[in-house]
Amino acid sequence: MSKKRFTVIFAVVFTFTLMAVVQAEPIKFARYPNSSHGKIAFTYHGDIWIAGIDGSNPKRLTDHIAMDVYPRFSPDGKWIAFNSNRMGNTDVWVIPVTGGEPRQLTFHTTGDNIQYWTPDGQGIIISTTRGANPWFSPLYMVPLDGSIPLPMDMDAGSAGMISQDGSMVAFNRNSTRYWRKHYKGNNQTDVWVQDLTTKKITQLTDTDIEEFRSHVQDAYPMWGVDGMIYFLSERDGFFNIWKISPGDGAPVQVTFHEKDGVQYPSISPDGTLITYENEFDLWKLSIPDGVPERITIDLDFDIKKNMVEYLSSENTADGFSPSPEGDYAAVDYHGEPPQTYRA
Ligand SMILES: [Ca+2]
Ligand SMILES: [Ca+2]
Repeated sequence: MSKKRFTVIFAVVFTFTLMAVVQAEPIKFARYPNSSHGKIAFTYHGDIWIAGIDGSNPKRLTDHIAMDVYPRFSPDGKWIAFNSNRMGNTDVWVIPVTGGEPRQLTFHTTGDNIQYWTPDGQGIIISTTRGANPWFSPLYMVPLDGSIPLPMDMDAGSAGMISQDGSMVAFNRNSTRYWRKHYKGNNQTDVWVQDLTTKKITQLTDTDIEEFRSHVQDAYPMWGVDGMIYFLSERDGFFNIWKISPGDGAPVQVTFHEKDGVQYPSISPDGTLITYENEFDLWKLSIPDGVPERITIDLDFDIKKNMVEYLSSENTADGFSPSPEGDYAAVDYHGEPPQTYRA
């Protein structure tokens, strides 16, 4: 091979190698999305990240070995509340969207699970078991000023959001587990609304108790900009987004995913965009008339743990098998999946 030809081949190989190094790959398993003001926040590798709503310019917002989950934008888009177990159990923390040191807002030893900010941006609604009845606590409002969280006026609340005009709260009483598919029965959940002036509570879904055998999960109520309550329901056999009027009327199906159920939907504080997980990707849905769109997030970053672990042992291997060409050997050691060694 001539020196010139070798140089060209080397340059081509080197260029492709360099591209492989610098090109970020689309990620899977981003979780718990929420959006506001053209941005999306989500959890990835246990941290909160922020990107453009099209997935562009992803940046790590928190950087802690604990699990940081369920980001929720404040109504003005300047803050993100999130859950973290960095002090030993699930608490509420707040961080500016521009980054900085998070501030801890709850300190109770029970889990304090973020729902949404209050419309005035002065508090955060949580579900918790801190009430007198540990199985059925109401939702609580956590004031941003650090004062004592206050129970809301329902007997039980596992999820919920206050309408943008502050007049009503939509909520679930029972909790939902999306991985318990096709559940029908007394432990399914429904969407309820409470008028925050009169305190009157109304059940919106599965109201005919004689039909209890057909009742399905109706979870994560979200107030849309159109005044409708959007929620996650298994009415068509898969978890999809549905909507219902807070006044009266039948549920209407909004998304039609059939491969995988919708998981962890949340809505922007202004009620214009729902984001959720489906098929291990993040999706967005404009309210009221949008269609679901998959969000691609290209990410290259410094991971916190090594991809390769070196083990030392004084024990013998349980078994081994050489590859057909004899250049590798698979070794079964200590109940671990086979380790591969080059001969
Ligand atoms: Ca807590
Ligand atoms: Ca139901």
